[in-house]
Amino acid sequence: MSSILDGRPALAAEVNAVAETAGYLWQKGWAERNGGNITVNITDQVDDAMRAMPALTEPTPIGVTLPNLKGCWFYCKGTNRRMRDLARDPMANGSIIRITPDCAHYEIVADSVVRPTSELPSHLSVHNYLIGKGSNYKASVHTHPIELVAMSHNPEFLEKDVLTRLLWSMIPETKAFCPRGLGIVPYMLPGSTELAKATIDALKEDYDVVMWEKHGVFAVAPDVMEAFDMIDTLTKSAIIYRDACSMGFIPDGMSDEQMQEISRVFKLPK
Ligand code: 2HA
Ligand code: ZN
Repeated sequence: MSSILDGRPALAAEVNAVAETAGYLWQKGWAERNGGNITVNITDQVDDAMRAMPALTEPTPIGVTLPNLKGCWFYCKGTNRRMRDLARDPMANGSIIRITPDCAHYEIVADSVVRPTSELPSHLSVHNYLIGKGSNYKASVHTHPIELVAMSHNPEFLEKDVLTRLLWSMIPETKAFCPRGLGIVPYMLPGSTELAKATIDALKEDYDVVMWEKHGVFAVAPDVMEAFDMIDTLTKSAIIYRDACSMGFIPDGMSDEQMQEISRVFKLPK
């Protein structure tokens, strides 16, 4: 079967990076059944031939109007599709969509009618926000990392930046590679526009990764691999914390001075 990726190596590379990431999410145990979503803003890769392609579907309401998405195109994981299947065949388990000129609908353009992710309102609202602030971030990843979700069941960890500080203090790399920490979004219905709004409010506090209480995390980054790396790094810290606790002690964590030294040397924002 022919694909929109044929003869478009840059676009194919972006979609293949999503497939590679989807494989990692499955291997990590973070993507049970259809769990998690990935969207990537691929507008930079769009050419005239793509613009001339007919839509495969009628315009479908997004649920919100997103003015900054005028003329934007996205690769989106399909709703009810499995990450482990997407890893093997990204265009059969995801699709390329474009936003209609009213900025309130999308249409599927390629390769086939695979309806996008149930978290589309969150993902597209976040892309709308990122474009509005002139960000170079193109990727958003939502997944269910076991240890981080487990930690979100403890109300103490949901106080602002308690978890950020704890996770940063487990190993120096976490602050260096996830320097904005972990924002917290209280539990809300998956896929709801309220969750989308709360996610943006948390990102506005200058986080790149936010925790959806008792559900998962949502990360934004310049590309999909960097979004994955931040979640992976935070999870590494969560595992170290858990392992110390399971050895029978609460880990000390690095001191404030040691963490400030990391910020100074790595020139970090916080
Ligand atoms: O798409 O993870 O939050 C499956 C989900 C929804
Ligand atoms: Zn989810």
